[in-house]
Amino acid sequence: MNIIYVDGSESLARDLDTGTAQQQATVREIISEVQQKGDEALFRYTEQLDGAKLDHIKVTTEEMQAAYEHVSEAELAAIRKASANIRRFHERQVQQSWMTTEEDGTMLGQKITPLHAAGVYVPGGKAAYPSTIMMNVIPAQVAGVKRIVMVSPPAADGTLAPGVLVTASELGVETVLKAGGAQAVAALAYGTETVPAVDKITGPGNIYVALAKREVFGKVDIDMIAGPSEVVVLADDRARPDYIAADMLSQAEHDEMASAILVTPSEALAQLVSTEVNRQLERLPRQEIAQASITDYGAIYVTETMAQAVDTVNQLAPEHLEVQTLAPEELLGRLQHAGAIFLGEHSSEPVGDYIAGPNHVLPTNGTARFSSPLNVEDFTKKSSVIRYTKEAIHRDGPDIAALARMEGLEAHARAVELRTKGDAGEDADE
Ligand code: HSO
Ligand code: ZN
Repeated sequence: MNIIYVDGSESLARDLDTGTAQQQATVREIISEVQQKGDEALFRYTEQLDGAKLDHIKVTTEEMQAAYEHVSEAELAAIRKASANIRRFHERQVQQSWMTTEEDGTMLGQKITPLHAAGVYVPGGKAAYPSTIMMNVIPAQVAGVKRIVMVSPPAADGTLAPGVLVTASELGVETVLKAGGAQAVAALAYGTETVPAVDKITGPGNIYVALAKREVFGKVDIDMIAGPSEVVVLADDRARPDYIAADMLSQAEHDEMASAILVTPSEALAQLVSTEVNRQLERLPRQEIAQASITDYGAIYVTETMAQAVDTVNQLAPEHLEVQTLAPEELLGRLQHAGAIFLGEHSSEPVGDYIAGPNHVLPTNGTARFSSPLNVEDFTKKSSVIRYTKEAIHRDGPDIAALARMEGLEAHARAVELRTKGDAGEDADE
């Protein structure tokens, strides 16, 4: 692996794929077709782009049930355990509406309301991860979203992966639709005869899905546009090189563009991890993908001190950060930017991908500087609540009128003075 001596310019930022002009034009056309022609356009694009000639879009109860035959007892048990842990963690995120009452009776508050409907996009093929379904659906359910609509592109034979159907069924998602790509995003945003329109669309997808989400943003809300997965391991000379290498490869196997980086003040550890990564790579089924990721986006940064290593990590602002040092919790206060922080040698990153409970939809590409993991609040919105009394409007009336007239907004001032002076103050400035 590439061993680099830090010079203070380390960055994970990669150019976001904004698609070619051709891809953007295709996405716009698909959206407009779905908006105008509804289901007919969905059937047409599914045949044209996924090769599936469907006679129905909504997955039936029978199809859901049949999927259980292809999922083992152990897999089902794992789905159930993971769901319970994820639900328990997200339940702690629930915020309450609040209201304060002043002495004069004025009431001010914040009312939290779940979004009415959310759409979850699940990619097709090998990336149809049951874990990602849980991570998107459960926070929406905990928030109180009544209608959750899942969409996923069918295989050419018109089916969805059993793992996807069983996970949806276990979570109680009633509406699962066979639709993918930009056409599914358009259907969720605008609604069709079969697809109910939603208020927010979340979930990962390919470039067409990402472009379509950007395009419908404003009509509906969207989650972040996720980049390739990243892990940064911060370690001292007491860490185990085999653990570190294994965890780096667990992210590298996601994608050729995934990034796995070790930051350490120990030159000896750097050498050992480098050797270990190559040794473990030899035996990986997804060796080609992981190798490409390690070669192009993997690195080992050697710093002079641990303080410098911490600075480097903060500059990288990684999606996942593992701290494998003797006393990891001592560093926690100094770690400012990371989507998820894994403390200690037993907190391997896949623990968080699947079962610990926190969300695995995390900010990538340095955006952990300003954004957070997907969470319950993402599926709610807030309304401010204001109740003024007669006493309060008399107290604040003159200030409101002064501010309004400063802005040249006479009707604002008069609305208040009607209450404090008993007339709409037409002669106020005479
Ligand atoms: N590490 C990925 C999530 C994932 N891993 C899904 C396995 N399945 C991004 O956080
Ligand atoms: Zn992963």
